[in-house]
Amino acid sequence: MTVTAPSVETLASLRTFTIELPSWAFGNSGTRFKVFAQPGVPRDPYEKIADAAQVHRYTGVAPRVSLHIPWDLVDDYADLRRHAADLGVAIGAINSNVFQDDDYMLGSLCHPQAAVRRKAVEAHLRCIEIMRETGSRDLKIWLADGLNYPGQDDLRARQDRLTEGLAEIYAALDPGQRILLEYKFFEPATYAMDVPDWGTALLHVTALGEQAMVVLDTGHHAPGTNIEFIVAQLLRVGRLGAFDFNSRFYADDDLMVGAADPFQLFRIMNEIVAAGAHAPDSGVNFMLDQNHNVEPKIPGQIRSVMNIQEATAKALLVDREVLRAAQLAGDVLAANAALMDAYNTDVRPLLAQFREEQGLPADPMAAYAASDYAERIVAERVGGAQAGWGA
Ligand code: PSV
Ligand code: MN
Ligand code: MN
Repeated sequence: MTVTAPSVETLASLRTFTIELPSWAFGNSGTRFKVFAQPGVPRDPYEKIADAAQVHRYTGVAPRVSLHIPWDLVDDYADLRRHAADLGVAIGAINSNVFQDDDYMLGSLCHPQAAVRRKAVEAHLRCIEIMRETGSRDLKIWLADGLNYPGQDDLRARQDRLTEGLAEIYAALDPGQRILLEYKFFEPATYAMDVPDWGTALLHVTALGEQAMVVLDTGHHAPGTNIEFIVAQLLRVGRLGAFDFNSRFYADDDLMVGAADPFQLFRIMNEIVAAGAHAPDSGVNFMLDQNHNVEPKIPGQIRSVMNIQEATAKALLVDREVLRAAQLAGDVLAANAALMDAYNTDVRPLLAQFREEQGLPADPMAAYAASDYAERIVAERVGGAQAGWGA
């Protein structure tokens, strides 16, 4: 054993580590078979932000909320921004949604018809205008574009159209704004997605320029993919812009991060910590992309945030000197033990102490449960349509 009783000072760099929450995690969601409505669910983006602010209130590390456009359409984004600030949070990334109109059945930026591609470009330009009003840095682009059948469209031509559309969107960015391009190897297209993997995403963002980065959604890979390798590689070339954290058993399940494979989450955060990329100036935006279909949503987000903190804390416990010495000496067992000793440490008491030192509840789950917020929103949010995934 190389791990001695860890001191809370080991977690010092966690003080500035933050996690961004998705507005859509607070709305109703479900599978393609059924959306199970939950009482008290937000009716509009204002209420989604209010719920997200609760997660920040009890964890202290979730100060931003991503919006999805048009799911989160409002008349006045400056007003929504003020509302967020009043609640102690800020609006984070703007996610473009060019997959829910009938026009987009055969794609958006890759569509064979120029008129549909134009509509998709315009939707992104509108997102950039919204970013100016919300003060957002990041435009996150995930495209549902792809093919169900071989021969359905020209694979290469679609890449060319994508290059063209992205370039026009990129040209509209202000200095300091970024495009985050998200890849996904399957779904909804069954034969070929147009941005299926990190290699394709990297090619596109490199062609665009310095203000374009790759987003890694942990649920978007084939089973067995070594995700921490991708993290290490994108960090090496300075193109890891963000995570969409979630966990999965079989498909893009969008479960609470760390619920399915906490060891994978640790391995990912180990690469992040080893590169110092958990520091706020690293440019990596740590976001959640989750849906809570069968569990309550606010505690589901609190649990997810805590799971990331635990994995990061464990990564901070890795004795890097011991690890490096073992690696250089070719001592395979000692090198592996340096990681496993940290992973197998129960960091929960240390994190409780860490939170208390910052005036936060030692147990955010218990503190939220002891509040009356859940009962209040059930009583207050009657009438009106509840916002959901896609509304
Ligand atoms: C697509 O599966 C995705 O991961 C993208 O990030 C979307 O914006 C999000 O899910 C919608 O839930
Ligand atoms: Mn995602
Ligand atoms: Mn996804």
